[in-house]
Amino acid sequence: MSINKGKRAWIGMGIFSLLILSLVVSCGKKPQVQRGGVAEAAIATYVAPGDLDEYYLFYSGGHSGNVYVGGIPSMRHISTIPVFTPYPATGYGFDKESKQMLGEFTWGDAHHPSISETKGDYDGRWLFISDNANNRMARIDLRDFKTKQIFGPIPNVSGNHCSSFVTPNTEYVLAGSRFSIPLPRGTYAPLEQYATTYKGVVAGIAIDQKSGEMSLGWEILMPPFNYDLGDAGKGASEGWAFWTCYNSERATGKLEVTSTQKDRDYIAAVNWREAEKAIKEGKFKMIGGVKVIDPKDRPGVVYLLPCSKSPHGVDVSPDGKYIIGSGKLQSVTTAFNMEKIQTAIQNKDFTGDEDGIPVLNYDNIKDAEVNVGLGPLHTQFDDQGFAYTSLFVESAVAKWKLGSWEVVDKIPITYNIGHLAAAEGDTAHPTGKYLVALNKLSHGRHLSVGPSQPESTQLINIAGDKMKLLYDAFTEPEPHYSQIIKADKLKPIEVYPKEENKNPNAIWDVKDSKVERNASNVTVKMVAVRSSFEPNKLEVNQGDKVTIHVTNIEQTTDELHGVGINEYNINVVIDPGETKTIEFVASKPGVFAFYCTNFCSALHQEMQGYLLVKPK
Ligand code: RUQ
Ligand code: CUA
Repeated sequence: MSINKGKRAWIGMGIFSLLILSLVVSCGKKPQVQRGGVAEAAIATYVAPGDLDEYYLFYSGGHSGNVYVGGIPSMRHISTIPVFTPYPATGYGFDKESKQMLGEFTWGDAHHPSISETKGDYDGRWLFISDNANNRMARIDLRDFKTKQIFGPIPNVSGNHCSSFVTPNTEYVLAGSRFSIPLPRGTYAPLEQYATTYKGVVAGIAIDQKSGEMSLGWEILMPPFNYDLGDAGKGASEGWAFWTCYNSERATGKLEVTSTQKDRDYIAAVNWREAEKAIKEGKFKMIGGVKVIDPKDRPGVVYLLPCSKSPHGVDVSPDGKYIIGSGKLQSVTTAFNMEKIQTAIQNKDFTGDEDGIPVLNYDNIKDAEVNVGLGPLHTQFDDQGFAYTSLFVESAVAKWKLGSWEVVDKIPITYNIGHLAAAEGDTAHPTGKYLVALNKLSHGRHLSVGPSQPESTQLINIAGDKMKLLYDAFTEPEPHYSQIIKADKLKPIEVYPKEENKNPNAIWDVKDSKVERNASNVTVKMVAVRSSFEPNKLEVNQGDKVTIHVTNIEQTTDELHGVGINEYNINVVIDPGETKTIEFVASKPGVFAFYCTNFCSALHQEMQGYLLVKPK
């Protein structure tokens, strides 16, 4: 769900929560690996010492602002990629470049990771991740697993939750407003004017195919609904993008009541090639300094598909024929048929409009309402034509067949599953085999660690007819979504090759290390190499602006060095072959040690120096 802490979400969900509570309390069952299946499950998840996992699991860390990397089937946590939050363990947010990237914010709410695609399949180049809190989007380069760009705050977008799903050739990553506001951002209007003055926005962030650089593609002005999740069309629906929205009541206040009055909300279907055309035709207005298409002025860009009320996930089947959307208070999920959607658009089979956006006739665009069970949220796919829907209220996953629409299996989950991820499950060619359930509550499945409990994930084998629970794992808060990619699709580097380091301040020989003064500016070029810094004595005057360019000249795997400066709140980590810049004002007089923070050799402790700050 879109709420930060599972436990709080639970309390906040009113009637919905009572229903859940009664279910959990009354059944009290703890799904276990089936008796007799323990040895089988152990073998299926055991990755022997020295062996490697078959898949990477990338999961978002919610309001921790990080992305976590795990392995499947072991479910071991392998690494943390800081994105929206400083992370001293890798020096992120302490050097000049990453500080600039983080800007004024020290946290983000990382929701949906999205691996770049070529022809609808993960290509392993980049991973995009949305920030629900500060309206941003980040790009991680999967060559070195580092955050390379934070784009935003995206103009006009407010609460970038329904993001960052990529189009099949990574032309765009989707963005949008969960919380409608008066536009442009910064405009004041009383809440009483919500239904008329507040606006939502959905957007495509354009991706440069070579560099991955993000820039604004197009924005579309939308009614003041809450845009919740999205997915890009592919195959039969290529060129389209879909977003669910709740609160078509345009209500404010206690939304759990006020926004659930009508039977239906919507899935917004955007024809993004038409959006591109509209921009080219000049059919936009400038809002917040960017080009925004108003559907009233430019028909053919966006349509609304009625969906059971308060939908959450929208998921496109691997062939792109079906758009799966669920009202999260219902027991069915709807499979919309893309062909029927196109026909309805051609025939103008509309039942009305919302601010000039045509509403399609529900009965004529769906193929089925699938009886999946209570509280359907998200759907994933395998390689055998099956879909897997997470059931929050029922705490289960339903497996059902695309086309025949029958539910063929169900597995209980502990507890209250949110997202789920299948191996390569968002692509044109899912690989089946594994499904990971991302649960909102861990509920007594781990050694007690006090009230602030870990989140839980469960690995499920989906290779056979029956889904089988394999493994419980616990994670940092708070995974929202994850993607699973074949390990051999990624070829990360282990050191930055010296030839690639184009930093003008890099030096590769201790002979070139120096300290230069220009009035009150002190610039240091420093080398870090086992097991010393050169120079290791920095004499400055109180009030000097100090800039240290430090190059780790190692070309050996895993030989990282750090520069931590006592009481100056600085810790920068430099990977082999990397140059980083530390900037600070020597405001405190006295003698301060600096030292290597990353264990690097037998004489790591000796890797130290002094910053001597002469008082004014
Ligand atoms: S949400 S439990 Cu932030 Cu993706 Cu669905
Ligand atoms: Cu360099 Cu420890």
